[in-house]
Amino acid sequence: MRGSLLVPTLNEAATIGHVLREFRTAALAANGTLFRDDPIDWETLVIDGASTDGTAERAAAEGARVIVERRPGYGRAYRTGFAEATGAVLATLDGDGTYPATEIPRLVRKLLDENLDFLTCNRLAFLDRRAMTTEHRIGNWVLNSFLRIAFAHYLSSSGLRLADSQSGMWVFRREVLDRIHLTQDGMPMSEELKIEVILHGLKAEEVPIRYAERWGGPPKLSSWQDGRRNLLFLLTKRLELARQARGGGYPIGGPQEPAGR
Ligand SMILES: Nc1nc2c(ncn2[C@@H]2O[C@H](COP(=O)(O)OP(=O)(O)OP(=O)(O)O)[C@@H](O)[C@H]2O)c(=O)[nH]1
Ligand SMILES: [Mg+2]
Repeated sequence: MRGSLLVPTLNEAATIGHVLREFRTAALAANGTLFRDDPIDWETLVIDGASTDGTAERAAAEGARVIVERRPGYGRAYRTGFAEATGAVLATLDGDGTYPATEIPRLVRKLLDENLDFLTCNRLAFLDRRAMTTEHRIGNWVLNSFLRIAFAHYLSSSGLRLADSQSGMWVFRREVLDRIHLTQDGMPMSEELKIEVILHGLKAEEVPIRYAERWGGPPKLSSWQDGRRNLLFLLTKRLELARQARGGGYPIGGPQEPAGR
């Protein structure tokens, strides 16, 4: 089976080599154990936003295929990468060393064994306080609470208990991309992806992971600016769903708005 690891980067030279090596070691080991019967042939795509600190060169030196995406945005980088990925299973994480790359094989095994479509990781389960600033934590709490309330009907129909709407580590089957529709170029793409998975009735689960402090390059996320954008996206998406429900329902084949709302 073929797998694709996708990593968006913007000036992550300090950590990208470590992330890719950690993943490669775990993936090779798992091919002799978890995937002994059908080893995974991994490709690694690093979608680089024209970093100026040598990130692309470091990633290429680790054997990654580097795609330069000059158009700004985390979501833009992923959407470009998704179009290039050839794996039957896709896995994602940040290039800043905060997510546990070593967990990916175990998550792929779970996806296949449990016949799931999509796995998202919960960073908040065992959160070390140093891994997130207070502003980030407050932002996450507001966004998660808003999503849980505004999308309660859709979440309960899907059965997904989504505690961390902003997590950037996912493992999923490539067919998911044929079912959903992504529009966001910035950070809101992360929540858009999960909402689309829920709306289209895909089989999804959230898995707790360890999440570490960023120890390399500068953060790109602005708690207030990105927080506001993420909240605005959730609000717009929810209003759009309500409007579509009034005009005949959304999505095709997915859960419907309850009558009377
Ligand atoms: N190609 C590309 N990558 C980006 C862009 N913005 C962020 N990234 C990368 O996307 C990943 C997520 O961004 P982060 O800044 O780590 O966002 P975050 O994890 O929410 O915030 P931190 O807690 O500070 O790590 C990192 O690997 C970034 O380098 C962009 O505009 N283009
Ligand atoms: Mg990060």
